[in-house]
Amino acid sequence: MTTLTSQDYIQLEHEFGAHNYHPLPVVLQKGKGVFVWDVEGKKYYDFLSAYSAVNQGHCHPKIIKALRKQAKKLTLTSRAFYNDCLGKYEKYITELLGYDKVLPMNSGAEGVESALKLCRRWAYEKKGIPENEAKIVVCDGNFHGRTITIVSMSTDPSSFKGFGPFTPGFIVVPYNDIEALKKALEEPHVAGFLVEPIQGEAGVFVPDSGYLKKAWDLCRKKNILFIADEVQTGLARTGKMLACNHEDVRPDILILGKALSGGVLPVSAMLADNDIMLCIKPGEHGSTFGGNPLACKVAIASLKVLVDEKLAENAEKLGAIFREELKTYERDHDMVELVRGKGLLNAIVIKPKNGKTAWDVCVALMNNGLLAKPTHDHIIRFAPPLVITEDQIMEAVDIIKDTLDSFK
Ligand code: IF1
Repeated sequence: MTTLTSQDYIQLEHEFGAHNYHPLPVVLQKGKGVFVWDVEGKKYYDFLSAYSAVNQGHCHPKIIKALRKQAKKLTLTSRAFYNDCLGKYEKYITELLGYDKVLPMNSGAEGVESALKLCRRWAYEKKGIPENEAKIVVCDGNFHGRTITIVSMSTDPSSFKGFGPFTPGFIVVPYNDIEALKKALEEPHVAGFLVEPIQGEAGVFVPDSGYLKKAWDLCRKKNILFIADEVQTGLARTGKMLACNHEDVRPDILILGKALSGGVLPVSAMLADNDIMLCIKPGEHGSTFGGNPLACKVAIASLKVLVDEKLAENAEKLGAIFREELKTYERDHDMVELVRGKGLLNAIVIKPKNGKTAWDVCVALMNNGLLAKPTHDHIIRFAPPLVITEDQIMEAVDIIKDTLDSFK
């Protein structure tokens, strides 16, 4: 058998796969902790972490152990029957995060869809909004996934254009604008406010401190559900278990995904208290794979790793160092406009120079052994696994600085 090269694998995907992505030209074969290796054996720092799904590091031994152990016993029962993993997982995650109930799903988008359905149902059952009239307020620049309803809320043409007709019932307000939110919440039949505590796809846009708290207060005053999409920001990434914890905000509905499985399986969840969650009755929502035994065991192990290894604290500490190191480049480098972020969710905003863009910087980073991905042409996201050590983050900072210097 002949061994395939990176080019061969890229060609295979090009020929037989849909063209719905534009990856960096690197073909990965192996991952461990903060590192990944390509098919030629070259080693890289992974500063994307599969969009924050691999917070616990690649192939974390405790998560893989849980996966293997359960995989030999029972993987899927559907929810037509009980299984001996789901209840234990539900108890663990609700106690850990402080909610009465959890509803398990698979992808982040399904978690968001579930939250939208629950919010609407609550509006009709508990708030007395007339049937089919509920409105949900969302933010300009949001990213919540790829389903028809979710792209109906999107303000990014590359997400929604050409996919209509769209789901009605959303009001869009500017992000980080409390006055605009206040006005929107005055409109008739508003049931919920859906928000990312930090906007990821928009370019790691961190709102002003106090914004989330004020938004949460407004929602509580008006009996409107505050729905936090923490699919990307949650689970230790920003230096707290939830990004909402930075402002002591407790969402009425919390959506998690990605790192809930440490990147091992698609596992998502929606959490809420009884008066909200129990508005959905048997037979009214679900998923074949949601809450499967394998996912439950993997999710418990993934959450335990976050807690046991104090990954939120590590993200807080090393994130501050990372930003401090790179902030000097705002002044010293004509391509670096801005460095921003929270914990280990960071980005640099690139000013294109001589036709060189964020993409070119990412290709150069790749050649120098560090993987990161541009968003919106001019922003590079830096989100390493949270198991990274101080020595490793300093080595990565050196790679980033040397790479940027090569564009001077
Ligand atoms: C892709 C971005 C990240 C999310 C939030 C729900 C979902 C996501 C806040 C849906 C997904 C992803 C999906 C990924 C790219 C990515 C992304 F650049 F688009 F914005 F992470 F930064 N809520 N985010 O960020 O979760 O259904 O995908 O499990 O390739 O589209 P999903």
